[in-house]
Amino acid sequence: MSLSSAPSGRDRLRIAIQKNGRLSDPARALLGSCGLSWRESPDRLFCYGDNAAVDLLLVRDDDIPGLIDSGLCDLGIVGRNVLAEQASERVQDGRPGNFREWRALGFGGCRLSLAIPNDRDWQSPAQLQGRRIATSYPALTRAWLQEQGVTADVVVLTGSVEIAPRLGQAEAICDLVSSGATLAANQLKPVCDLLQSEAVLAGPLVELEPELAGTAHMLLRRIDGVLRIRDSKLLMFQAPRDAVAEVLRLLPDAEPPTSFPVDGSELLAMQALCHGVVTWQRLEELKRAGACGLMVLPVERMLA
Ligand code: PRT
Ligand code: ZN
Repeated sequence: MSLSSAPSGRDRLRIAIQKNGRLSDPARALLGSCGLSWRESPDRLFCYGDNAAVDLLLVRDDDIPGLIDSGLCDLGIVGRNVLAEQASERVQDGRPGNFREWRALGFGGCRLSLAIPNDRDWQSPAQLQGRRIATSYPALTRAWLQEQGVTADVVVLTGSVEIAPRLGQAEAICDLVSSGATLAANQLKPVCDLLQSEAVLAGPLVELEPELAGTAHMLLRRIDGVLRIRDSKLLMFQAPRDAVAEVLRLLPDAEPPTSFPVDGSELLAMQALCHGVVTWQRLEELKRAGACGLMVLPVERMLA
């Protein structure tokens, strides 16, 4: 018997995304690619799903884990960093949250890194003993310090963490880094990564109640389809049987191809979904290996 969520009294799935911020547009684009659309509300906080029983809630990213935990929302799109911080915070408080990562979504990539001033040497976490670390991620920072067996002061800041060492508030910081430009502008260098992050689809720990689970699984299947074909192309070509092995050796990023004989010819017609970039150079190598009639086609939708 699988555990399922407490009844919500709803029969429409609710998914929370960031209202304004880095993840808002890509989250909407992903759900749009899954064929969902919404009637915008005047306050732009709650959008009623037009063509499926999936409504959208537009909120601050930090509220998303709590909304899932309380059952007010079923799913959410949020940075792994936010989800992991709030999960760690609840564990440290002895009341684990009812939410977890369901899928990594491949956008909003960044890492939670420990950084120190450029003019300091870095040997190991042990040198943080008795020092101060400024961060907006206190639970993850404390958990990491504990793993390292280091006791340090965690100074909690909600913004402008990078400036803390210059203000004399801390000797190190722990913050999100993507390009590294903000650290460099503040004469800081990353020395250790605590977490690799990206946007994730979050949902409850347990199975959703049956009224909502069907819609959630439909959405998951579509998300999986969209993720699978992102940056993928369908490669179609023909090749003599004895060249097939060499041609496939040149396609390590392709899914197992489909092949069928060409009427009145010794050739096989083949098609394969390629997950890497199919450049002109690759096409020329395939041709030299014996393939002909090469065509690269965009893939719009896929349902496994
Ligand atoms: O208003 P709300 O609370 O909803 O938004 P927010 O201000 O808390 O979040 P937002 O929109 O800034 O970020 C949302 C999510 O985007 C984060 O939780 C991460 O999962 C992800 N993300 C990806 C980032 C970055 N990259 C990022 N670079 N979030 C923040 N940054 C910041 C970082 O904090 C630092 O100040 O950008 C700066 C570093 O960037 P680089 O490129 O200079 O290294
Ligand atoms: Zn936030």
